[in-house]
Amino acid sequence: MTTPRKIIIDTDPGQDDAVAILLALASPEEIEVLGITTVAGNVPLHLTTRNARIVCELAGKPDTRIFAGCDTPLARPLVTAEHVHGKTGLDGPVLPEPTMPVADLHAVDFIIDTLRAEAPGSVTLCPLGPLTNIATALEKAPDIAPRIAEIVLMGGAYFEVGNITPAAEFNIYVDPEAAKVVFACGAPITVMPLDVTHKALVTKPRNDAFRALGTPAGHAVAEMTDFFERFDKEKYGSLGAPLHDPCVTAYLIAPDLFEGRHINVEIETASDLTLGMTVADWWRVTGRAPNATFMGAIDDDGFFALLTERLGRL
Ligand SMILES: [Ca+2]
Repeated sequence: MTTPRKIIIDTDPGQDDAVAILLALASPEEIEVLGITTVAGNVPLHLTTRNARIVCELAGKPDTRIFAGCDTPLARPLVTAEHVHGKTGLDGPVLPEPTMPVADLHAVDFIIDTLRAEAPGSVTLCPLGPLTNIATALEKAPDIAPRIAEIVLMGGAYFEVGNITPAAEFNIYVDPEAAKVVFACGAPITVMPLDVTHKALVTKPRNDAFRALGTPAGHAVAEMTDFFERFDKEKYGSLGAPLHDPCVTAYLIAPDLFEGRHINVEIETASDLTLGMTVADWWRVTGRAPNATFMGAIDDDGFFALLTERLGRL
């Protein structure tokens, strides 16, 4: 029996964040969620915090600790994505207003305190939104960087390039200065870019399998993916909507589902045209030191089998 990995989920729910959180909370053998920190991203902070609470209650885990974080990127006004996720960020299913509390500590301080209190190399950070909270923690407390076991994040792209601009993926684009801090921090980083998540498509049979679970969580996930699929199908003309953020929590449970390369990744922060681009040295042409494992492939059938099985436990 292995010891579960201690993680902090840093998130801006978001339907796909919701699925990532549900997968983590359904997998106590592999994952111990120390807390969930919220950040502004897909929608403003008060909504991402509300949505995180809704998701924990949906999972039957109202004792999960939730900490509200930064409401604005480090150096820029917030860009949101209601055009994808709807006005609430969690449009689709009808879910009750949450009653569970938000902890009385800023997310950044929770991240710092936790990394200082737990054994070095025992806490994994799982950012699913803009990297504002993580970068702020690293800047406020540089001593935490060598204590981080791993940062497993959803963000960026190489072959798929961008989704919010022609050159940039949303999470990195919203706070490129924060991403630059994180990618330079020296901790081991694993990246789930669009190159992977665009292969994790919720086809109709996969969505039917969620609904067929016959549970509140299964039903809610089916309704969420139905909702954002409308946007994504129109945009990409693909077989279904990509399920971005659950790739992070699936990796913690079954890393063999993913393949990538340990390469150098730098963040563009100066150019108007390519702001927020993840300049990933996939072909190793620069000689710059590797700082991240950048994933490129996923066993999508294995991923959806895992996700459906775990959602069925909730
Ligand atoms: Ca997200």
